[in-house]
Amino acid sequence: MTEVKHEEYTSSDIQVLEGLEAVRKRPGMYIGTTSEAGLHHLVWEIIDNSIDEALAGYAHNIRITVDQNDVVTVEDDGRGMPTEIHPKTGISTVETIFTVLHAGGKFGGGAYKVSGGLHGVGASVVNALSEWLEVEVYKDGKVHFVSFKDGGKVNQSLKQIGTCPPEKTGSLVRFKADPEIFKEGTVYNYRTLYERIRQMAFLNKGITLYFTWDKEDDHKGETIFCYNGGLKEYVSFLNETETPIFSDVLYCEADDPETEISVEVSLQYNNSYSEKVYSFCNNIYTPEGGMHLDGFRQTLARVVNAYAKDNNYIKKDDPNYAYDDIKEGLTAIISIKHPDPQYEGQTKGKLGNAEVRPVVNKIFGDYLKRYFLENPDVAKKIVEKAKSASEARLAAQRARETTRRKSSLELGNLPGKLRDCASKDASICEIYIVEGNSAGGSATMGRDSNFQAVLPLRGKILNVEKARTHKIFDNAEIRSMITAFGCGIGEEIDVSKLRYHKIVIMTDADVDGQHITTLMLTFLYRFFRPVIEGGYVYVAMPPLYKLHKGLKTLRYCYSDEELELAKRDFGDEKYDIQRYKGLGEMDPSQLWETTLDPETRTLKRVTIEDAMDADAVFSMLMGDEVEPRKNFIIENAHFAKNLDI
Ligand code: 28F
Repeated sequence: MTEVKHEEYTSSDIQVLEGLEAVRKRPGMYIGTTSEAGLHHLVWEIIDNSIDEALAGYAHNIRITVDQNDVVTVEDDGRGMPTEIHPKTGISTVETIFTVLHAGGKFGGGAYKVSGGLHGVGASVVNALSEWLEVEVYKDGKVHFVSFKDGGKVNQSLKQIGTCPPEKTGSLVRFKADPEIFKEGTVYNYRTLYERIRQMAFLNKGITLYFTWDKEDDHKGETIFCYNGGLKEYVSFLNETETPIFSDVLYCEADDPETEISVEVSLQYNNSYSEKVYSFCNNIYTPEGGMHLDGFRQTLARVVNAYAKDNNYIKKDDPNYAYDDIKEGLTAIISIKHPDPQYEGQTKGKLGNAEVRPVVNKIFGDYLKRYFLENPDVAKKIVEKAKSASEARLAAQRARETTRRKSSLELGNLPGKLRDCASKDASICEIYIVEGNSAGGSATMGRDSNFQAVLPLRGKILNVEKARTHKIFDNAEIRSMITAFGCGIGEEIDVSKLRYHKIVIMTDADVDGQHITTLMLTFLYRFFRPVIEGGYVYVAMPPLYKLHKGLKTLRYCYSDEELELAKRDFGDEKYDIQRYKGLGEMDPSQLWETTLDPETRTLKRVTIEDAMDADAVFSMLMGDEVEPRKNFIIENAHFAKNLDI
């Protein structure tokens, strides 16, 4: 090979200069923008080269310094850039790196499996957009130096400027961004640098990054970032302000030799409802996600659902949990390395490589399946969180659908069975929810229709539904109630729209009646909680006994104790005792007298605790635990025949 004289222009030198001129003419093509983001991009490019050398296993420490003149220095303790003449350019490799566009890809093929550079533009672009740039290389006990000025013109070609301890190796780059390019200024932002450097440290475990802010302001000083736990520590950091629902942070890491893709995933759940999932490719954040994120989500949903099915959280014919259910409280990082990433989307923030998805599916899926088997307590917590999210989501969806039938909440579309009252003043209006048509008939005739409405319900409202919340809204009786109340339901409830300030549950004073009351309260507790909390819900107290002498009614008794007291009051008098088996046995005037008339009736206001108790009983009866239900049925066998649970 002939020796190259650097004072003379060779044909390759001319190519080189044209190359860097192109960058200065259209900097946006290479760094996106020449505003603050573009300025910082220069720093990322240089740090990326050090990170690459660290990922190759040679560098361990990276120092970044910004001084008062916004001169940036980046130094690593890797092998040091090669100083030999590059066979293709005829100039030293280090000069080639800084003067040939895409030097990494074009000339370095195979040196690094994965390059971090944001758009892979490399050091030459930084040189092209710098007022001046200096490089030092330490190796073999020598300090090599080369410098450039005015957008990449060689100022001082490579030479040895001193010696260093023989064990010292590495590369240093120092540059000043060109104010002619960065017209908004070349002033760096501390926070931007700090956060990205910290992120680099999280994403590349074990590498120590030293960030020195050498300006006379509040930030002056050095910050050292090193996370031996990598992504695990990233997830813990993101969950620092949250309450994790289990202490372990899941983590997996593997390479796929065929595609040369490496995958790292870490995750934990907290007790919130929001999702914090961030994906990266080659250390670059992909705000629009892409194939790596799709693969992660698919896999998480698949494995959680499989576990839920295997362990009977999801019954045979029930639908799977959606990813939307599984993401609540999820904090995760997906970081992949790819030899040839393709970015797409509006801002090139989306990883397009289709082969990534199956690789993530396999690596993360195998890990997670095994983790669930080995850590059933964690699997259980995740599945249970997804289960309650799923139930809440389905309920909210039904509630929205119900509420959306806007007109149905207004007069004119009230359910046909509703016998409404004349008054529209909710504060005096009452609605009696009555079991059965015959009782409904008596109540309708016995009421004061000025302010009392009656809604008869046929049979038991929920028993066939087995507590499947998403089916609750298919139930015509329940839909009637929602519509009659007029205040919406669930998350979208507006108590100020409630059409009656007394909602009175009126059932027979027997076990079946109690059961229906339990179901009603459960339903109200789950979907109309603010209505209960507002004190708008009551239980009617129809009498159990009627005492009369001849045709004259003497007294109604509402409990056995009251009957005993009444018997004593009468002394020796002759009277008949009639026991009411149901509301249907009362004629309209009796019902008015005993249960409807505000002057004489007894109403029991339902507290939130009452409703909670009902909900607990209901859950026990309808829920997954077989044992307590069995016990309940055995204990109550004498009146369980109609319970139909
Ligand atoms: C402050 C910025 O740029 N560090 C770097 C190296 C090490 C090698 C290298 C770099 C081969 C393919 C060009 C050394 N010995 N810090 C840095 N450290 N580049 S950049 O090789 C040059 C690349 O394209 C290096 C043996 N192999 C590689």
